[in-house]
Amino acid sequence: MSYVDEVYERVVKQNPGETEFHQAVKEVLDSLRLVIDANEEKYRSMALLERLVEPERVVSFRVPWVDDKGQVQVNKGYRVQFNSAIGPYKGGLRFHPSVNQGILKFLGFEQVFKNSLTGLPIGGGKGGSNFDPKGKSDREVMAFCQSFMTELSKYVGADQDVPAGDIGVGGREIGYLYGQYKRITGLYEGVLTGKGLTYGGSLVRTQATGYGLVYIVAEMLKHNGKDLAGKTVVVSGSGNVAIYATEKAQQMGAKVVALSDSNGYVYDKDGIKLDVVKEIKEVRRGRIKEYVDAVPTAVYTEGKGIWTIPCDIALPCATQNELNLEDAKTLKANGCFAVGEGANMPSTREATDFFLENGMLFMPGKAANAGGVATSALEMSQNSQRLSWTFEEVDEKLHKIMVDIYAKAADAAERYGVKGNYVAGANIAGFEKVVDAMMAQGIV
Ligand code: NDP
Ligand code: 2IT
Repeated sequence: MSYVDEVYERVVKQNPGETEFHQAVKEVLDSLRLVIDANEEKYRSMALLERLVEPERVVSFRVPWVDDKGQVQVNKGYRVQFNSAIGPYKGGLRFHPSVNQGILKFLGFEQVFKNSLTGLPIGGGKGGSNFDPKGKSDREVMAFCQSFMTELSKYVGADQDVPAGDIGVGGREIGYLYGQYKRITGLYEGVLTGKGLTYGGSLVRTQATGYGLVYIVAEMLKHNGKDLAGKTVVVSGSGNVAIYATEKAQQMGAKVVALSDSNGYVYDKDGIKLDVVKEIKEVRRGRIKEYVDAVPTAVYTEGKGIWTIPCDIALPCATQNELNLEDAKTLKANGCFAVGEGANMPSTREATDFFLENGMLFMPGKAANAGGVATSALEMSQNSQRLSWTFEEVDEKLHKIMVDIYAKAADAAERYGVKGNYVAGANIAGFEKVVDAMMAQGIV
């Protein structure tokens, strides 16, 4: 059996039930076959792949807090410190009822390669809780965040592990987490990114993942003789990534006609009015169906089905495995020719294979959504220097990073004879740097 297959079998056996983690490992290892086969003896004797798929550390802890009725609640808390070969662990915190160790391990594993691709000195990690911020009061969210950080503070630090936001964790949560870290440790340091602008946050971090997604998709289109302007775009989700992907796509002349949340989706043939969405989602924390109250010509449909809306470009920006093979076929049949993953692993393996086998332009999450963590790394730099850069400076750096990531993925794909396969290209390019650093640092 090949080394890759052996390691994959071992991952399935040793991590029972962690299906998303298995899926992420399989996708990466499959596309690394060419590289690994060429170095099989060396990697095998160093147990390189076995080390790559095993997190350096997984911390899990109890998070007790008191709700507004005086009732004590208990949630699970985690931090997966996956790989620190190229820098301190870096990656978001997700607060969502679906969170479990397997999901955080898949996200941490992806993060290792994504962070490598940014070219910046950041290792990979992820954390979170099965806490659901939806419907909670600000006080309840604060109580939860303070309890979560009381435990997490033992394992994080500006040069050790630097969490940020992800699903269910935005500016409000980062603020409460930061306040508690400072209170416990007495350190005013860049231990979190995505902070508010008055206490060490970076301009553009809020927009960065969505903007970066559109920058790299535009770059991919350009290199394939196409242009974003005038195209019809469907974006799933209506959270941080979806909102700023929509904003940048609109600024670049595309027409975004749909957005969604976990209840349903809105279709606005005249183009999504983003100020309405921001008011619903960022101010009122409401549901996307409220969009039609403000824009009666738009249509709301309950449930899944956003991928049935005809478009040129699809940007899945909600969650993992939200776009399956049927959706991929529907998109293609309706004329969609490009897909950029704002979310982490939003396309199932079958959908990804369909895109690649049918000549669609496909930019996978670990390249396409890397602008968020890249700008987090820029926030870390600013914190270390005790300086703040202007919006234009940060945006320009973000743009350059996304253009570079495109080039790295395109180049690696070409070097290994799979031109245009950005899945293989991103995995290979991300892997090369991490492996080099791991080999240099010996058996650790
Ligand atoms: P938000 O919490 O801001 O928004 C998440 C959006 O996705 C909401 O519209 C939410 O709907 C929807 N959603 C979440 N879970 C589900 C589900 N199980 N089924 C259907 N819809 C769902 O998160 P972000 O925008 O930050 O994150 C979105 C994706 O982007 C995630 O995959 C995340 O890992 C990835 N990402 C985020 C980065 C960042 O900087 N924030 C960076 C890189 C990647 P509802 O409100 O109904 O739950
Ligand atoms: O998935 C991701 O890259 C993020 N949620 C952002 C991580 C970060 O550290 O900014």
